[in-house]
Amino acid sequence: MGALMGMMSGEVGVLPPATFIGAPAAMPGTTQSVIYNLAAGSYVLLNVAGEEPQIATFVVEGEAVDIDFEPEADLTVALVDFVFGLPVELPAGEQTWLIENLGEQWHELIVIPVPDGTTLEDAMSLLMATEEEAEGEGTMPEFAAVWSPMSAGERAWVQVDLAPGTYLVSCFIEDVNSDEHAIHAALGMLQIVTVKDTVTYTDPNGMFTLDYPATLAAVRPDFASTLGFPFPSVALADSEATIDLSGAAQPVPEGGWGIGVMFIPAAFFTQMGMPADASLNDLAMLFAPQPGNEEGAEVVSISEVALADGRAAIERVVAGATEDNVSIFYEAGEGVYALAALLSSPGGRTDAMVVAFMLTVNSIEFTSTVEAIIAGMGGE
Ligand SMILES: [Cu+2]
Repeated sequence: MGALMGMMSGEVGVLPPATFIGAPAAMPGTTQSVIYNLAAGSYVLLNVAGEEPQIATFVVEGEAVDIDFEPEADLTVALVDFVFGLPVELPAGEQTWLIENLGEQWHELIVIPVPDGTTLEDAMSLLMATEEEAEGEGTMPEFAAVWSPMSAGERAWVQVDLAPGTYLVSCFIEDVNSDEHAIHAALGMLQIVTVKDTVTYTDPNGMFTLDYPATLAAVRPDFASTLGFPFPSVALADSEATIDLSGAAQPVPEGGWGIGVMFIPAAFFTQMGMPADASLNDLAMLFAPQPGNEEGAEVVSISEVALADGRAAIERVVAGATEDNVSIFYEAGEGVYALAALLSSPGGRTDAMVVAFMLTVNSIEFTSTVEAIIAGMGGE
């Protein structure tokens, strides 16, 4: 980036006043896509990553039209003087980021992989070392993603695909108001970001936590209440539609899937007529589909399995006309049972979904008490 900035500042005298709209870097052998809403005018494409700069120009003509369309962004990343508006935890995998410069100066977004556990202080000394090294040998650190300088007020959408790990996000542009040529990173545009395969969900009432696949986008707290169960719960799915349709016993869209988790006090089972010494299997059967049910669901198999910590659980596989399910039922705490279910479109369940579901099940921590559940029910 030092080379890019040197070139740009060196050319300022001969270029007419220019606006930088930013661009993603494409690493060797990779493709990058980006979406701009370009105003009419002349544009210069500039690549300074190689030995010789590559330059191309193009012109955008015509009248600007109001379009009622914006690409859907998974994340908005704000560039501000001098901080990044960016979460400290991000999901792994392909995402669309809307990058917006809300500041008054140019900004860039450089994402560099760093070892797990790296702190901001470590990052600072790493950058110093890299800068010295770069001056000596002309080497550049390995980048995961780069967004080149963007002028104030500009915005664009870009595809980002980060692997799980720890990253340093920084901006190396010089502060235009600084006599000491301070770089934005030193003024606050330096952040450690952790990219994870899973996202931690914390129940708003503090009853439980779990880690769910980062690819599941929709989160519905207290989902069980919509089904008539006043128990602590959450639903997580690829889309809001999957949650809505599953809840309404309507066909789940092809490829749609999700995970639901609910905590049930032991008293519920006795109230439903189950004997106090009923087996785990007997209790699990209370939630098995009844013959002739509205979703056309049939029990395919029932087996006793062990969770990662050795706890016994009942696994039930159910196939239906509106959705398929795999459910896991076990004792999550003193007098509290957990029912976790993987739902998918009929026939749409994949091994990857089952693996992700079991990771979620094994991450469930019930952090409350049966008394607190019952007190919460009384308050409704
Ligand atoms: Cu900056």
